Amino acid sequence: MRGLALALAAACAGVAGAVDVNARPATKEVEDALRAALKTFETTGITFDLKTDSGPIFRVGTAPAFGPDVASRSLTRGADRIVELNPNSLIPLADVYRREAAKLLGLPENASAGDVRNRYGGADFNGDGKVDLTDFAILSANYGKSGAGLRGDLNRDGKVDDADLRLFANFYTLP
Ligand SMILES: [Ca+2]
Ligand SMILES: [Ca+2]
Repeated sequence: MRGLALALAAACAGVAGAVDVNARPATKEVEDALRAALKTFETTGITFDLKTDSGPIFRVGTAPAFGPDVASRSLTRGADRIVELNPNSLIPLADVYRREAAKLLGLPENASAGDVRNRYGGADFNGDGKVDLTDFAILSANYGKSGAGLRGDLNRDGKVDDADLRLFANFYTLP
């Protein structure tokens, strides 16, 4: 346990984990706005990396196509899903991007940092809503083991090892 704790301390100085998000912005402007919106959901240890070669197409629509109270709409063209934003939305466009970014992430629009960690962190092994020494003890207990569904296997590669320890360190602050 002491060796692991030292490893955890070393890992806490490591880099954060990035989560890939797939969407295809139609223009550079849309891409920048979407990246900015995704960034608002980032929290310690979790960043969102926009991958633009798959996923729904994002574009700003033309004003006459929208009612004034519609902020965005979703269309289907063949196999493609298109998210079209109303350029004259009553809601600020940045907020519309944020709403759509939340949908991409599977989060509520008003997601807190804790919501993001719970959804993307996976480090709360005992599900008590916080990542603390109890969770570290669970990881430690399974350290070195392999098998399916092991608590502590954060990167889900079927074993609990240093890679998981480094991920855990992203969600855990040493007391
Ligand atoms: Ca916990
Ligand atoms: Ca693992």
